This record gives sequence, C-alpha cells and structure tokens, in this order.
Amino acid sequence: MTNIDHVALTLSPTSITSITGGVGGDESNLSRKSLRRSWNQLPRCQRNLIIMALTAFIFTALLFLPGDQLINLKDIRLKPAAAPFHIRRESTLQNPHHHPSIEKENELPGDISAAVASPMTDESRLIKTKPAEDKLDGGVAYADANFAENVAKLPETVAVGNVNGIIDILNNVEQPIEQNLENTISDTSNLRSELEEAIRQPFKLSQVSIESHLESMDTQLAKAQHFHGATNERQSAVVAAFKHSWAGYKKYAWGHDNLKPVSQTAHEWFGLGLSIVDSLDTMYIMGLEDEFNEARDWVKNSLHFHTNRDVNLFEVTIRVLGGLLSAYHLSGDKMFLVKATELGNRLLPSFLSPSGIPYSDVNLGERSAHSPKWSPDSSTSEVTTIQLEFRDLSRSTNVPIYERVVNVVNEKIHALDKSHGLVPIFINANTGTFRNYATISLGARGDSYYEYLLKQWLQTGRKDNDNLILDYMQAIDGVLTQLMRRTPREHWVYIGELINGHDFKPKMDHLTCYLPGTLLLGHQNGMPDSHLLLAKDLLDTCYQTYLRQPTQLAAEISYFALNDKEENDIYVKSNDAHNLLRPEFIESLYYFYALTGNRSYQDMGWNIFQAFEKHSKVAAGYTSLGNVKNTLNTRMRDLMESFWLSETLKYFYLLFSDNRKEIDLDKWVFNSEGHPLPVYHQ
Ligand code: DMJ
Repeated sequence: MTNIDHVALTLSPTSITSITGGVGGDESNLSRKSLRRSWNQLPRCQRNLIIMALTAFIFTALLFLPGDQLINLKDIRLKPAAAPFHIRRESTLQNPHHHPSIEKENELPGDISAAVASPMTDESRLIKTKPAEDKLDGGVAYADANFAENVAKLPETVAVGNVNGIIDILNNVEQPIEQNLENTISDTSNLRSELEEAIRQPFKLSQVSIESHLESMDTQLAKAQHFHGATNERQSAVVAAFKHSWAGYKKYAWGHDNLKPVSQTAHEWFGLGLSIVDSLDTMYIMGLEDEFNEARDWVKNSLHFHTNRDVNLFEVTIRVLGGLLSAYHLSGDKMFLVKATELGNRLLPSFLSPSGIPYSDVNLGERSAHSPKWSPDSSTSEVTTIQLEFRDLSRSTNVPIYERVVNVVNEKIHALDKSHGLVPIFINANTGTFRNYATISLGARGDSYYEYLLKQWLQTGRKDNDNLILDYMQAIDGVLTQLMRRTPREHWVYIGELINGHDFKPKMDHLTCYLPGTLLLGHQNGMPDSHLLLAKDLLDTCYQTYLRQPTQLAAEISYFALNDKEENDIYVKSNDAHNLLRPEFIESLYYFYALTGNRSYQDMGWNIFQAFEKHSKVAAGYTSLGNVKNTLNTRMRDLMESFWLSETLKYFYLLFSDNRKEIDLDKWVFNSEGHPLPVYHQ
C-alpha cells in the first residue's frame, strides 16, 4: 500500500481540492484521506489500468518534447571510430601542404567542379529566374544526387540524408571529446592571476618590456612579404578608389575613426584611428608604399590606448588588433606587434567575468570591463569572433595567455546545448549561458560564430576530430535543415532566421552573404559536397540581391516569399533599403575566384564595383546610402565605414588579380575584418 500512498501524495493540493470541493486545511486533509480511501476501494485491475494510463501519458509527453532536450549530443560523441569526412579528407588533407584541388586550374575534387565553374556570367546582369529543374538538370552537377533531390523539394521536406551524415560523424569520433576539454580546462587553474598580472602591466610581457621580450625572440619574427601592385585595369580602378577614399579621409578626418564624406567631417567611435589601422594591410598588398608609411608613422607616434573610454571588445579586436597583427605579418615590422601586444593586454579585462565568456565593453585606459549598458548579454558572434586574433598574438609573442583565454571561450560555447548546432544570438557573460528564446540567425550577432569555427580549425592546422570542425559541420547541417529554404516560383535558396529560436522568418541580412565563401573554403578543406551546393546556390541569391535593385547595390536586409501569393520572390522593405558599403558578397566572390580560378566571378564583382562608382562615390570619398531602390533618390547617409578600406576594396583588388593566389589560402586565413593572418601548421 505504500506505493499507492505515494501516488496519492504526488497529486497537487489544488487538484485534490478541486476533486473533493474542500477549501480549508483540515478539509484538505480530510479530502486527501477520502481520496486515498476511494483509491483503495477500487478493484486492483482498475487501479492498474489507471497507473498504466498515467505512465502512457508521461511517455507521450516526453516524446513531444523538442529532440534537443532529450538527446545530449555530447553523449553520442563518446563512441570511438574514424570520422567519415576522412573519406574526402584522405585525398586532400593527408599532407597539409599538398592540395591537389588547387594545383590544377578550375578543378575541384570529385565531379563537382562544374557546380562552381559555371557561375552566372555577364548575361545574368539581367534578372534571371531559375526553375528547380534547371538547377538539377541544367549543368549544376550535384555530386550527391539524394541530397540534391531533398534540397530541390524544400521547403516541403528537409534534407534528411544530411542529418544522417552529421549523426554518423558524431558517432564516429576517434577520441573522447570530453577528455580533451578536461585537459585544456584544467590548464586554466592559475589563469585568473596571470590575467590580472598582464592587465596590471600592459607595457610588459613576461616581466620585461614588450620590446625586450620581442628582441629575445628575434629569429622567430615575421619576414616581409612582397606584392607587386596592380597588374590590370580593374585592379588599377580599385587602387584609384582606395586612393580617392584615403585622400578624403586624410583631408577631413585624419586620426579619427571614420570619414563622413558628404559633410566632409570626421566621425568618432572609439577614438582609435580605425580607418588608418584597418587600411594598413590593404595598402601594403596594393603596393601603396607612401600611404602605408604615413599610416605607419601615425600608428607609431599617435596610436595610444590609454584613453579612459569604453570600447567594444569584438570591434576593436577584429579591426585594430587584427589590423596591427596583419600589418606585422605582411611587413615584418616589429613596431606593429609591440602595439598589438599592448592592446591585447588592455583588452584582457573582458575575460575576468565569472564564466570566462567575455564582457562586451572594455575600458582600455582604466582596464575594466562590463556587459553592455542596455543588456546583461553579449552577442554570441562577438564573443566567438576574437579567437583568431588572440591566438595569433600568443603564437607571435610566444606568450600563451591570449590564446588560453579564448580557448576557454571556445570550450564553454562548445559545451552549451545548441539547436541542431545552431546558436542563439545572445549569451550572458556572468552565467555563461545563452539567452532563452533568443533569435537564431546567420546575420547580425550570429554570423561570424560559424565563420570562426572553420577558420580557427584552418588556423591551427586542421586537426582531426577537433571540436571546432565538428561543431562547424553540425552547424551547417542545422543551416541546411532548419534555416535554408527556396522561394516558391524562382527557387532562390536563402537562409532565414528563427525568431525566439523557433518561428521561421524569411529574412536574410546582407551579412549572411559571407557564407558562400566560407562554405567553399571549408569544402576545399574536406567538408562534404552538400556545403558546396549550398555555397553555389546562396552565391547566386546574393548576386540577385544586387541585380534586382535599380542601383545594382544590395540592401542591408532582403525578404523572400514564403508562398506564391506574395508578389515577388525577393523584396526589400523601405526601412531596410540602406547600403553601408559592406564587403560580404565581394568576399564570397573572392573565395570563389581564388579557389576555382574561374574568371566569371570577376565579372560579377566588376558589375558591383561599377555600381559603387556610380552611386556611392562623392567628392571626398565613398558614402553609405539610405535607399538602393531608387537611382534618383539614394539618400546619401554620409559615412564611410573603415571596413570599406579593410575589406570591400581589398577583396575587390584580390578578386581582380591575375594571380588568384596573390594571398595563398593554404598559408593565410582572413579574419572577420579581412585581415590575413598566418596559418600555423602545428
Ligand atoms: C565588418 O566589421 C566585419 O566583417 C564583421 O564581421 C561584420 N560586419 C562588418 C562588415 O559588414
């Protein structure tokens, strides 16, 4: 009878009250007793039936819970074997210096070269519609026919084959991942005190001045790289655009963060001369010696980090730390590394949070950090897009602290539950957990999380069974099954968002157009063919977001039709019609050209370059626009962001190069702001 007592006691007081009609304490005791009596009076078979019904109810409820609440993927990973992406990787990765795929012009591994080698060419300047059959039969060689079928049927079905793929991978990991995690985390026992020490003495490294420390490791310092400058008309046109931008900045905003080219004034954000630091490597690559030298002098004499002012950890890391490190690696000039190290020390307070997930705002002068004023949360993409730079600082100085703090972030994020590998866009630096019901997106606040999973793996020599690459593969599977859709009539592939983590919204930021390039880069390094197919289709869609506007410039955000009742397959709302001179699509075109050698991508880029020349160029530089939907009313916004100089113009220049390996992607990895950093093979 004790069991039955237990059943009776698990009923809540309210339910008992409602069954017996009682309200008071005594009455409730009485009713509990009478319920127990009634239960005892039931025939045993009836009682068994009730218990079975209750059990069935509980099981059914569990079945309806979302899958990711029931299955802990970490547990699946513990089964040992060989990762199936070895199938492709054996041919491309056995020798990290041997890449058959890039030895022959226009040839990609397997039978899939045609998929990339036939981009939309010049005739596609006209808006092109693509029936689904076209995509499958009309020359786009899908290597995985089943997957292609599934993709073609979307959104009605999801790419099931792909889900199986990732589960196979998770089932087949050679080493227990948890063990790796434990080893690295246990190294962090005295991390906090080392951090505090570095923060206290920003001009020092290992107890001596940064300069003396670097002196002592002289032989390991970077050697200058050589570039020959523009070799054709298109490259020269880009150099001219850069010089025009630089002249305006120099005249009206020198030493300030950005130029306002319409009002011909300066724009201040962090007070770190962003445009100068962001431009250093672009000028070096373009062979602009005079401009590079004047920028170098400014960095040496006028770039100071002691101002009592909050800056954003992510922005300063990708633009300033990344810019300085890249300038150091390309030019071999130690001064840039000295500056980068001092900045690195001053950014470290961000990592003194209880969870190790960095605070978003850091005061470089006071050396303190906190969450943003408007929210307790950091953006997920921001805390996961600092790793390339901090790791490079450690490897360049032989001082591990910078890499260690960002490895902790990697490990914490890796350990968090995700939805099909996808992450919510907010994370709390105090608790180290994602915000419940936050949006999932590959646009703002989510984008470069996915980018840095792949790029960190490349930066560190593409080790097998690395958590980063497993998370990347799982995430791209999540993109394919949860976020990717086709428009109803013209079948354009796009990546939508999940509002509250659940509700699909057919909205894609221009920021997401970095993804085709990243996917292709991953594919060249052994990722599955499904990544290539998505890359190709998404590149076409991104191009359309330019071609469909009368200005031939893409809007900040595009929407996609969910059904054929909507008038257009791709459309832009008035509030989203601005263009900020962003680089993402040009970046993707660059990867497609650099990795395939197919010059049609250059033609696509040239169309867009001309559109910038026509609509964004003003007397003192290039300006962001408020409206790409009307050539007669573009509403100039009066800002030239530093990423125009660091990314958009750099990627244009490299895209138009006669030598697609002007930057060798086996040796360099671009950070999120377009600054190349070296790949470390050990
Ligand atoms: C750049 O600062 C970086 O590319 C960042 O990762 C995203 N936004 C801008 C460019 O659009």
